[in-house]
Amino acid sequence: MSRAKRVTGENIIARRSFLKGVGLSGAALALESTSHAKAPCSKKRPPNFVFILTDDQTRRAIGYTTPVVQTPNLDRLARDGMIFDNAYVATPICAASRASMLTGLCPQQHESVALDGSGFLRNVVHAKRFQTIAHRLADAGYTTAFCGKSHLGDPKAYGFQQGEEMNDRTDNPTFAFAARFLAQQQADAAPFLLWVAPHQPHVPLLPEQQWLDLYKDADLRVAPNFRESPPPGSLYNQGVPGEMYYRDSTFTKNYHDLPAGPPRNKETILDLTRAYYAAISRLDGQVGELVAQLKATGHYENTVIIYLSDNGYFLGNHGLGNKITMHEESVGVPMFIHWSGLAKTHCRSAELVSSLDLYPTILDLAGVPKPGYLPGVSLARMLKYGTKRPLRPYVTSECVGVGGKTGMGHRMVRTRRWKYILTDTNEEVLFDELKDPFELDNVAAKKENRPELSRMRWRLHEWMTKVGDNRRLPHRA
Ligand SMILES: [Ca+2]
Repeated sequence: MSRAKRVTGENIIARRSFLKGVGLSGAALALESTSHAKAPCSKKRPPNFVFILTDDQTRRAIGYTTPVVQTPNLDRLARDGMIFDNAYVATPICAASRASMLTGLCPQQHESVALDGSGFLRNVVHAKRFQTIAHRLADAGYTTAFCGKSHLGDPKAYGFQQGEEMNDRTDNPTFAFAARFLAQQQADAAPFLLWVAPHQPHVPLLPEQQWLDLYKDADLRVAPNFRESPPPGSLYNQGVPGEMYYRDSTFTKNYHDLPAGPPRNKETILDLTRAYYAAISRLDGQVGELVAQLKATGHYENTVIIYLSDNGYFLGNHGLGNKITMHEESVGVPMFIHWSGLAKTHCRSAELVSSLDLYPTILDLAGVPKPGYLPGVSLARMLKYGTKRPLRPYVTSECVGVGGKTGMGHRMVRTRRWKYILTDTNEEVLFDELKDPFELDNVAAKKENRPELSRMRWRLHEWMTKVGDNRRLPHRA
């Protein structure tokens, strides 16, 4: 492998002013909540990492946020760790989101946007312009293994030493591989990175009856932004690719043969939600077994467990299914980190966190130098010392190449209070998230919001410049 070629590609990005990062300066944002303080942990041996990446699990679909969802194992793990309530994915679509976590780069930087993994294969696998987190940890002496959904081809081609893509939607082979791998790792041998990527709760939702029975008498309700059909307008445009996968009214067997998409009434969405939560409860049991295996093999104390999803999911919110747009249900995911070295546990952070932050965080915790071009912000100081310094003034997401019938997808900037969206047809949307958490009222045209609209436009422009996004902005046309 040519180190020189890798550096060439990385330097291209460095020239795009990445050294500043997206969020190294910012407004005063507070890390809140109650917590249990602990003494900083110092361990000579670098920690292991178990990275659990679920598929299409929206932020609310976990018990510690929505008590009706039965995830006792995940809740315990999360509460014994640090929960990130405002975690956003770099892009709400499978392949591109996974490529971003693996490379630490925005989709338009690694050039794998939407469901097309070819940019990742071109730049990471073939040209070797960028290193994945597996490359970097392997170079530092880690043992690296992958099991589950890749969406980017053979994981051995992008840095993992062991494992393979597994397409069994029960995820049983994935967790069986993880168990075997953990049993093979000696406590005094090299530290490891184990990437576990279940297919659940992606449709089709096929939990066994025992999991469905958990929700037989559950008080499930649709969200306040539930609609039977999406309103007209570019904000809700998921594009032809999105609509092709708009199949969640057919969540049971033979879903390919049944009609999908709106209108879907409340009963249909609640049936879907019941099966979706049941699939997550099933997954929770598998994660619980994985944690038990970590304990049984003696790795639990020195393993950083990172849990999140590749994107969120609509459960009839705004009349939508699938993901792809910039609404909270689509770009927001559950995320937590568990580790014995955490300065604080039993705490929930409201910091704006990006899936791009995990790459630099892992390198910092492993004691491996970070490349200067990464757009993400390391969470390591917050995790190790409980630092309350604000992470960033805003977080971004994008879904270009899939959202637009007439344009090029959606982009967003999110601060603690505001969200600005530029849609596929260059429609501007401004949501006041404090007053309107279900994103029902676009206040971009209100006179009193002009200063905030201007600031958000500037932030989007700043981010687009950094990632090399050349789309013409409406207010600059
Ligand atoms: Ca996904």
